[in-house]
Amino acid sequence: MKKLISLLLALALLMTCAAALAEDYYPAEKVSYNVWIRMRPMNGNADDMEIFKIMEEKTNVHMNFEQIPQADWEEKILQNLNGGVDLPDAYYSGYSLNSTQLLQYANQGMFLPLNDYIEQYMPNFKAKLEAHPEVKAAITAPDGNIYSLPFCRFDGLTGQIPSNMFINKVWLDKLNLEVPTTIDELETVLTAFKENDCNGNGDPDDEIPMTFKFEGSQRDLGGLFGMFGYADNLYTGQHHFCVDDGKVIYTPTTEGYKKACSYLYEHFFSKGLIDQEGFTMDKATYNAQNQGEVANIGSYFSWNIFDLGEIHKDEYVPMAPLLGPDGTTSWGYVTSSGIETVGLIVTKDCKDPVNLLKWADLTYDDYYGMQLEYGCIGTNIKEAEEGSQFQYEYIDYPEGMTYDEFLFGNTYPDSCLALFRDFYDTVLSMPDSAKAKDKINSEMYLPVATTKYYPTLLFSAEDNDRIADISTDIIGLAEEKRAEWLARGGVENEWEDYLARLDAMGLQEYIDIYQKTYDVAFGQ
Ligand SMILES: [Ca+2]
Repeated sequence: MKKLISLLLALALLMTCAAALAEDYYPAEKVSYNVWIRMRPMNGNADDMEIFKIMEEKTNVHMNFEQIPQADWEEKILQNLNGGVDLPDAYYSGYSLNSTQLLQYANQGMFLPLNDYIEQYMPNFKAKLEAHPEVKAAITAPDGNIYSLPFCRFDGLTGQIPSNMFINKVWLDKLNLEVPTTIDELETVLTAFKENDCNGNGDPDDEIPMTFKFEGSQRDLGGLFGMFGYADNLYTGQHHFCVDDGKVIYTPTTEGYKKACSYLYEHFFSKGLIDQEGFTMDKATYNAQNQGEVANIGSYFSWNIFDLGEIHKDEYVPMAPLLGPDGTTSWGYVTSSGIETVGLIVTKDCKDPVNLLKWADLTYDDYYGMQLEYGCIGTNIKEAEEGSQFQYEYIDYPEGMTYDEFLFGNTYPDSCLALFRDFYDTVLSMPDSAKAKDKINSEMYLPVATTKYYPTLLFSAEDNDRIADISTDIIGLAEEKRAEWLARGGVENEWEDYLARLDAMGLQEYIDIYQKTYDVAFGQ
């Protein structure tokens, strides 16, 4: 019944939008715009893409694309903006500029504020913003203006809880042990992993009980800090920041953080139960460390079970967040996952942006957004069989072709569009790999995901400058000490001195900027 209701709601929404458009909504004569488009290596030729032909036919708006290879994109767009003349009508791509650059050039008057256009000419996008205030918060600058159209792909819980833990079930069975549920049980299990020839190759010393990658986002062990207070946020841009009941918290100065460093050193790192190599490994080395004839990893942190390779993935099962020494736990979640702030930007040289924005608005209609992201109907996707919970399904890609080749020649994924959970529940299913992660997250992680990571927000240009000035030293010290205390202990002796040093570096101002920006975005 719930599914039927959400389907009806989705249909009602589509019909409302369609009904709002008068017959002469799109221009009678063809209108063209000069648009720079960023091309990744797997992209086909934009002029040949089926999706853009479909959109042109519907809107009577032609995109005269200047196709710029991804490798040259940043240099060219910055050169163009710094010159300030002969700008195209728009820059178009899922990652055209970072948010600091966006506001820096917006401040110089290079981009048009889009608020009024959205209100008047973008009914689909406007409806998305009304239904998803977190998107509106993420794309609204502190001056109240919106300078870019975003790319949002929120396929449920996959991105919301990026980090999961996995453990070797074959080794557990061999040792007659269960998947640990508490930190004590984890210590027992990892000790057994260390002491035994679990992989049976005759060498009792090649087993790594637990691996992680320091500062490796979802590969970091920051989730374990949740057993002592807040899970540690290792995501770029919101480094260590979380929000508790509207209050911004910088976790590296909390008591729980101190306890986590102390406990993990004493019970795990000092005993060789978590791999010291984790502090220096790069991502490629991390992902490649379980590729031998027999598995050598007992447990690990990652996005997906197969991130450490396909060879031994069937030996592993997901492990839920563990209860800490005092019987509590927390895991981190990203409140604004799947939002890429900068998609399409309209420049000051665009004489009449109305039809350009009507074209862009079509991408926020799920029927077109779906085809932009997952391929065109009849080519990459088709109507689902009767009785399916979905309206569409994927077409198998031809033998000898990769999924990317099949998709990226016809369409332009990761650009302006906004697909949310209701879409993936009723219109087109999420891909299989996402489904597996979604299941782990909803069943095992969501119930204890109480640490709310700081959301994606736009900081003013002045605040960005201040953050750049202060944060390097603060992040540097916090990371240096986190590594040192986990690897070699000593947090108790150094804690007070560390807090004083952070204060002297301007920690309070740093936190205040994050708090102020959060309050403005969420109207507190
Ligand atoms: Ca062995």
